[in-house]
Amino acid sequence: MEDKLGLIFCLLVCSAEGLLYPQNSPTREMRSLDGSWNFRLSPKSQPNLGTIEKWFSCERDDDKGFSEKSDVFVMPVPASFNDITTSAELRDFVGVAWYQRSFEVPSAWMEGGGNISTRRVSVRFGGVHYYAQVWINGDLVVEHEGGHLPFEAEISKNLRRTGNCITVAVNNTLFNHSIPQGEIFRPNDTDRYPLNYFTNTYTFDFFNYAGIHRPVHLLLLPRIGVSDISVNTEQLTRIGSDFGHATLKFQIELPDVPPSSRKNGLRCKVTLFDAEEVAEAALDIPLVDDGKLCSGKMHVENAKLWWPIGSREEAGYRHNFQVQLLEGESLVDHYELPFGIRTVEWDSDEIYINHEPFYLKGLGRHEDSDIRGKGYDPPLAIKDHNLMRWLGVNGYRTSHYPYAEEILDLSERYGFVVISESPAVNLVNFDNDLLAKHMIVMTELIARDKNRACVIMWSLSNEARSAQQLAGQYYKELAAFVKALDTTRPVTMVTNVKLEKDLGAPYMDVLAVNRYFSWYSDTGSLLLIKQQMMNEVRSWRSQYKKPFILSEYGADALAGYHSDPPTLWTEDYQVALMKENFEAFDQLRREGDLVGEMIWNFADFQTAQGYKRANGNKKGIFTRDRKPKSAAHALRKRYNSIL
Ligand code: GCB
Repeated sequence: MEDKLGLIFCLLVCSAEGLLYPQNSPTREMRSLDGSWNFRLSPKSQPNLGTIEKWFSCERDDDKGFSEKSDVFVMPVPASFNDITTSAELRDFVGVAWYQRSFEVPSAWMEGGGNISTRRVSVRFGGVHYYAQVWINGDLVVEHEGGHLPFEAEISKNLRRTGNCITVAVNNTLFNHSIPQGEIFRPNDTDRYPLNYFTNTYTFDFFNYAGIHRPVHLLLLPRIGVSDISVNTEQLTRIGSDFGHATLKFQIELPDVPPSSRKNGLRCKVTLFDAEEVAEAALDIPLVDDGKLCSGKMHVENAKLWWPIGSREEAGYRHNFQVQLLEGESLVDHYELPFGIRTVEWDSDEIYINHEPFYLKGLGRHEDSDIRGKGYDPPLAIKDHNLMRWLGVNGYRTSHYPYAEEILDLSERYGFVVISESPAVNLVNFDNDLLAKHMIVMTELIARDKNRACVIMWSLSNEARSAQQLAGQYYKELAAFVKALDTTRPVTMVTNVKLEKDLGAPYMDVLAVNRYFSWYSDTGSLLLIKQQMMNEVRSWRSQYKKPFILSEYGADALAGYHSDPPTLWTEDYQVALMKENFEAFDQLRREGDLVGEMIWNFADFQTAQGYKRANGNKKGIFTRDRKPKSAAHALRKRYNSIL
């Protein structure tokens, strides 16, 4: 099964093309498939039952089908399925869960039988965890491995005029070679376990929520249209505090179709608009490379720049990079990409945004909440951003996987800086198969987020076992691969390994280290923090001479628990631990050894059950329902006082 996953995945989606975020435009339409779906589990002991019985067939009168069965119930999309009922079986389910719903497409979309020669209909998933198979009216149209990145499939030929049906099978099992990794625990001790008992274990510290986590869209797209856009601020000369003269380098791609299907005489019209819709620059350029792309450079004078929140009165400024594909005067395609003009640079000491040193007042987060699990939820996403604004945070890491595109849109708009992390958390066993898979994930992640001003760095992984002998070569190759894909952003890997043992750091541009002094080590001894933190950071800095971010520190606190003097698990201890860390951070920053601090975590979050976790991880400075603990006020005071 495991090997098959990788193979099928690569055959079907190794190309990261066609992932532009859906939008309505003069040439594009979209319809949401979010809402209530029918849901059914393939029994844990028979993971293939749904496939054998063809639950995807969508035949109402088929007695083996999906519809009208007593074990079918309603499931919201997007959401994790785990916490939607009171069933422990569903919460802890391992295997294949099935989703199905009917849908209609506007009759105009179906003109000329879907008008296959000029237009195509696709279905796009923002993220399904972990492994997905999708059928339209009984036909398998796409499979995708990886729970956090979008995928899309053309379905023009599979559609009916009315009464369409979509089925998604979601397998949440994690293996040795999935990213993240997991293990199947299948004991053969029949005294203690029933026959066929198994669980899926994993070492990372968050619950393996599963399901259709992000929005699902039907899209009507031009057949020969824009399949991808890459834009980057190549050069910037600052003018005053907020503006600059900039050179944007761009490339617009069209699908790679056979020469007989290509259109002659197409050209691209590229226009940059400011937020008031005033055109700032425009170019009209022919397609090159056998009609597959347009590329060029655009100069913009006095452009308003994208700045991190807190650094300027107006943060997160975005222009509209509008692309039109024209045939003579007629419009073939039209796409609008919000685009922030900014540069990122780094040297041995600092990270610079628009040539200005940047200090990260940050935090680690999770996509996590009550009921929804990891499902995208607009009110929650906006509330979280408002809380981050209240705190005075200026950035965060997408710990420990890529977040929903909609969340990144919000962050970019508000001016939050993002360290974008891959789902490679707690990796062990660094072999070539895993490396190949890791490279695919990084390719998909960069393809999705390369145009975002808010994303200033790629994090290859979190807390890999990077002291293992094979980790050195693994990270050497992975870092080189990612730097070749994107030369404009620094690369890091977040480590918790000791300086002398970590084999990945030599290949990174920025150091990011997690340290829990006085929590996981010297527990309770708050007075050791300052000394330990300063010695720790200074030794990394003197060994590597690279910018250093303290990417995690913190303590669990049960909201409402207090003690004086502070003891573990109280709000008071959490605050006291933070204050000791702050003293170290201030001194390190004064000495030029720290470019960022990130508390763990924004909010309490769910984990697998364990005796070290009290209904989840409580290191949040907010509770899981986003109520402030004392720590939130302490962090707010600090972040609002440092410039
Ligand atoms: C870490 C991990 C994070 C955990 C955290 C903790 O180092 O990166 O995923 O949740 O520690 O609280 O133990």
